Amino acid sequence: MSKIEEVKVLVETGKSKKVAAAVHEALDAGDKAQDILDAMIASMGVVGDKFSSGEIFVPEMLIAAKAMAKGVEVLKPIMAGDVSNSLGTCIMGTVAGDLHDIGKNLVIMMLESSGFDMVDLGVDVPAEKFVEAIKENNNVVLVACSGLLTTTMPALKEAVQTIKAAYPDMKVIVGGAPVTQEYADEIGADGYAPDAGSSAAKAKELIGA
Ligand code: B1M
Repeated sequence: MSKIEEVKVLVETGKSKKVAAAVHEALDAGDKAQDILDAMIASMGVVGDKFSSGEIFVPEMLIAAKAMAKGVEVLKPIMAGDVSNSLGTCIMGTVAGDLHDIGKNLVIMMLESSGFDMVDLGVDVPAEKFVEAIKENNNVVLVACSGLLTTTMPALKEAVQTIKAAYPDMKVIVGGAPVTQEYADEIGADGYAPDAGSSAAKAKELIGA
């Protein structure tokens, strides 16, 4: 089994104590950080499919998520660029009612490495908290909202509309598995990105950088 395959299996099976070492070994074996990350994202897809088919339950999903987080910790310093010029502050959170944070954390990693100063509001963030964060932080140029559940898509809409009501010119980017460009347009977001990689390019485009 290749090192990268090993990482994939360890994440799928939630072996959080072994993942970090396996990621280091994969890097030492010459695997690229992006390829290792893609393998771990694919693992979460497998975990989701197993949950859908009733093969595993919420605790197993949670354990796999923790294992992936351990792997991402190793990759983060490698994937983060050396950025000297700040593009401004970006507030990010997962919307109200939603506890998924792996995608959000990857988007934060990519935006940070593109030059944004990131403020992470965490998960289950009520719409008003995004507005408070804009008030409390300096030079906020962008708000990024993540939503992973079809049931929390209305919370995404509320977040965008609450931010826009308070700050009509503030740029807002949205994303997450159930979100589409059409939905982003419908709820009045300025931008949408399907994955963490493309979120950085879209975020820069939105602020004219
Ligand atoms: Co949840 N869960 N979960 N879960 N969970 C999904 C999302 C699900 C698809 C699984 C399934 O049924 N196949 C399903 C949603 C179905 C739906 O809504 N249609 C689901 C469900 C049902 C639930 C619960 C309701 C289960 C229950 O309790 N019965 C429950 C809800 C809890 C809540 O939030 N209130 C629940 C709970 C959990 C855990 C807490 C156990 C755990 C999350 C732990 C954590 O995040 N720390 C969990 C997990 C791990 C998953 C899966 C397996 C993996 C999610 C993940 O991290 N993926 C997931 C199945 C799946 O995704 N296939 C599933 C990897 C990650 C890198 O991808 O987050 O999509 P993702 O992020 C991507 C893009 O979406 C995008 O970029 C990222 C990287 O490229 N992106 C953005 C994300 N945000 C963005 C923002 C942007 C731009 C791009 O701009 C701002």
